[in-house]
Amino acid sequence: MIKRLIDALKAEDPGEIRIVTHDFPDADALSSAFALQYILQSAGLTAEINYGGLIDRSGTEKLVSIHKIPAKPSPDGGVFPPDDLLIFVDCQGLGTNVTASGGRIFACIDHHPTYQEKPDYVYEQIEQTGACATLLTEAIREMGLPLPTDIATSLLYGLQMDTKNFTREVQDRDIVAFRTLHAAADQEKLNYLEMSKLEIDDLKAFGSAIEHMEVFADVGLTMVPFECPDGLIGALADFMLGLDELGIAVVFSLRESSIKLSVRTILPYVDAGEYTHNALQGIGSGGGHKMFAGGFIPKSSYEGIPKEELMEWLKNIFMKKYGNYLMEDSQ
Ligand SMILES: [Mn+2]
Repeated sequence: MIKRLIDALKAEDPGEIRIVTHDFPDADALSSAFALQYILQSAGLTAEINYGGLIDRSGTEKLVSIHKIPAKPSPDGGVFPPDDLLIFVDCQGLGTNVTASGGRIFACIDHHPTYQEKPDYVYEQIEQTGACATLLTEAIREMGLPLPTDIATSLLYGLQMDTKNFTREVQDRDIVAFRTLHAAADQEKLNYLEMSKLEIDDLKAFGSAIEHMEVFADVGLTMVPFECPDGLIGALADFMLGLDELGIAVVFSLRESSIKLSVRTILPYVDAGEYTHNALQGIGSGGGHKMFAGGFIPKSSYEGIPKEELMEWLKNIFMKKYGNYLMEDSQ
């Protein structure tokens, strides 16, 4: 399949080929982009890896530095020259988590469900695996390419992170990919990355999340009243879901001009992506996978609500939507 992408790229005369990840890229996004760059390079094509925002987690930063992943912030704030071909990896063109305009939306390799309008890709591979890294592992095999240690280690770390060490959204294909990657990866480096996921500063956010936590039935909600990186909000939600009493964890982070949020669930009748998407209908945007999702509410949606009432407002929105699930489930 990836061969079709290569053929399609070779038929073009592009300005630049850009591999674009979601904003604030995580390990899965960067390792997948790194692997795709390697595949294209092996076919004689040069591509640059670009992202919006910044790399904001220590584990991800280390992943990039020890493997020298040549990822760069998108030029001109994500406004690409018209001749550039954009390949979206671990995200989708027109997605709300991607800052990219201009250029030509050319291809997409992703494992998220599609919520927004789908652009007309020349090449499209959107399949719901545990990680995008699995799709790229399969692509390397399909091309019959050797699997370099740095690529294997990166992809395996991405796969581990996205599946929460193979406990979340895992498909058979992820296990097959694991076997391939495990044989070629550097275990020492993986251990090092595994041990570098938190920074001392992150503990402030954990403290605040615990302090502000409210529990209703089996739903835990909390708000961190200061800016947190995306990945950290997710880590907080993972941490909360570890509580025996909770089936759903929702974490809000109050930023300068928006609220970012993460949702986690282990309840079979609640799809986190759908739940988040529905709850934010009309006030923001969100979506994701069955067990984990994220979202965003712009300030314009809560302007006028005093800061101390925000949590109550958010709680009502999310508990009301949760109530709908309970009603449907009992019918
Ligand atoms: Mn991913």
